[in-house]
Parts: sequence; C-alpha cells; structure tokens
Amino acid sequence: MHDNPDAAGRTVREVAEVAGILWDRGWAESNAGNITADVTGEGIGTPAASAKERVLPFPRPYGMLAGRSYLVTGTGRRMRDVARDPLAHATFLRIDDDGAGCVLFLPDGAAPTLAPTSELASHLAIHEALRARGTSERVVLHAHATELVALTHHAAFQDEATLNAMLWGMHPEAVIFLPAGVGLVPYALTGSERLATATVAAMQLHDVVLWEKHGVVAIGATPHAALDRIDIVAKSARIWFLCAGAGFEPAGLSQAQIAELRAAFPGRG
Ligand code: 2HA
Ligand code: ZN
Repeated sequence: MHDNPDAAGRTVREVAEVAGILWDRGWAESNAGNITADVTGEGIGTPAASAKERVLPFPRPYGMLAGRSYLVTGTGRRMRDVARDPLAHATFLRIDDDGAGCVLFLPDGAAPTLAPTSELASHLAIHEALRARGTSERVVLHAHATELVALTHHAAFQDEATLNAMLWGMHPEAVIFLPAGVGLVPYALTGSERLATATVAAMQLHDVVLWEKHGVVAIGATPHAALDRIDIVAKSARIWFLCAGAGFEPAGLSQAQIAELRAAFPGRG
C-alpha cells in the first residue's frame, strides 16, 4: 500500500503524537480539533486491496488540489483516540482529477462511517493556498487553545495590530518565530465556507490565525512544526494572563528590544 513507507509512517506517527499533545494541553476537548497533512507521493492515498472506498463530492471545486492525497482526522473523533489508534480515527482521501470531489480510502480497522473533519472546507482552502504559494508547508492544524480563545473575547484584541504588539511584547520567541504575528478572523460558523474564505485571506500574511471565540489554526511543514507555532503564541498569551491575573500590567519587551530581535533573527515579517 505504501510507495514510501518511511514517510508515510512518519506522517501518521506525527499526527498521532500531536493529537495526543493537543489532548494533554486541554486544547482538544471532546471531539475538538482536527489535522490534515498532504501525503501526496507518500503512497498512502493509494487503496489497499482490502480498503473500503467512498466517493465524496465537494460543495465547490479545489482545482489546485486535483490528484493530491491527504491524511485527514475524522469528524466527531477525539484527538485522544487519534493519538492511540490514528488509522482507526483518520482517513486518507484522494482529490479527483478535476478537483470536484474525492475518494475516501478507509484503512483496515477504520469504521465504515468514518468521514473527514467538519472543518474540511477550511483545511482544503488552506492547502489550496499553500499550493499556490509553493511552500514546503503541508500540514494544517486546528485546536481550541484555551488561552487563545480567551484572548479573542477581549475588546482590545479585536484589533490585529494591538493583539500582535501584545503577543510580541510578552516573549522573544514570538518575535523570532512569528515575525508577521497572527491573523484574527472574526467569528464565523464552524465548518462554513465563510470561515474558510476569511482564514485563507488571513493566511496570506500569517502562519497562525485565531478564530474569534472558537480556536486557532496553524500551518507547518510537519504536524509538530504547526503545533510549535500555536504553542509559542499560547505561551505569550499565558504570560499576559498570568500577569493580568496577578493584578499588574506586564511591562512587555521595549520597542528597542523587539527591533533588536528582528534584526538578529530576520524572518519573513
Ligand atoms: O473538529 O474543532 O471546529 C471539531 C472542531 C470544529
Ligand atoms: Zn474547532
């Protein structure tokens, strides 16, 4: 079944590891969170003789994804179950040659009812943007990082510039690894095309996007790389909340300190 078993095994293992971390952090309550990885060329979108197949039409075509294969976590599945037994709670799909739908391949042991994540619209739209950009990033990760959701409830942080100034000020790593800061997408219905479109627009400038009153989505070259980005932003948010909870306004890094970091670690921002 696997053209490239090392890469295939690594992707599945990393998705499982990251799913377990999301659960441990409390960022994936119940069936929250979802992960997709472009596995084109790893051979794992190819059906085994025993695999079950199901055809799934899309509400709109994804022309740039024609013929590509993805590992996608299942809708309604718990991240802690993905961690324990990834191939029973995730599925592979291969996009049709016209991008208008896909074939699901259910690995042995997967329930025949397994279907892709409810956030498939956002994931596929982001993968399409990544293809258009021609980057090495091939993973999209969504989680309910509690401290980041909490931030989006603060009136002051509805403004992206104010939000990013705070996040950079709390922690040097945020300046180094997220030089362009995070994007903020106003509240939109979970799983909707409106959420997907707004997320793709925000992803043109940012590797991490907060979904107001819902969660966070990040891209990465690997599942761990996407998680790292969320983790860094969440660390900044936690420091801010810790200071606020202790009753003092955090000083934050100075403009000069931030400028020094940017000069020492030039990035995409
Ligand atoms: O997968 O997190 O946004 C469940 C969700 C939907
Ligand atoms: Zn969610």
